Amino acid sequence: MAEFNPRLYFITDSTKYEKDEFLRRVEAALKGGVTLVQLREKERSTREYLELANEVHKLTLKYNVPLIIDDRLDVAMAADTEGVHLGQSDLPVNIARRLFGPDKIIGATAKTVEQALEAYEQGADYLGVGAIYPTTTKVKTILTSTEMLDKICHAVPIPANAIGGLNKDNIDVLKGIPIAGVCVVSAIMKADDPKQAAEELSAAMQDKLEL
Ligand code: TZP
Ligand code: MG
Repeated sequence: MAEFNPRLYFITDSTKYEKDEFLRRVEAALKGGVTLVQLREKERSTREYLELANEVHKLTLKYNVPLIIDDRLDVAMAADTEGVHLGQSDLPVNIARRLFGPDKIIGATAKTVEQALEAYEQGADYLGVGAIYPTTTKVKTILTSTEMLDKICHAVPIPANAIGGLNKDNIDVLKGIPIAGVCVVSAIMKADDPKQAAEELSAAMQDKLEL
């Protein structure tokens, strides 16, 4: 059973790639040591989302890394992935927990202490907090301050990750904040060499954040 570790959390974006190239990049990221993968699809039909989830799941299983599905509990259940990530407009965490079972990974997005506490109380396993920096990955991005990230980390006993515009050269801003890890899309997805990018980000986290 793939172990849950949110340290280097890679979130995918397939929009600019042919399927083979997309899968090649996901596998390269896995070779580079990402510890958690989220399949994030906004444009696909349910059927297409499920088919891609099944393909990505084969890869993540090979590298013993849990796969999280963004937004869609139905897709996560149908593909029997290890987890689901829910935003503030998706299914509530307590309902997802009841449907998905006690052993599955449920993540939630939180931008305030209130949202963080609610997600924790409803049974979330981890939180994603951001965007810390502006990002081109998400159309509507509301920035979250590092002060708020720090407050959230101290408010809940579950791991919280920073997300949004993060890369090996700007993670210093997170120093001293008790995050469990970082979530990145572009820093790995769009890199010339996603394996090397994952390795370098991991090394920078160790160096700069002792994480
Ligand atoms: N939620 C907040 S920012 C973000 C999501 C999904 C996108 C992060 O992407 P990138 O490319 O690492 O800035
Ligand atoms: Mg989402």
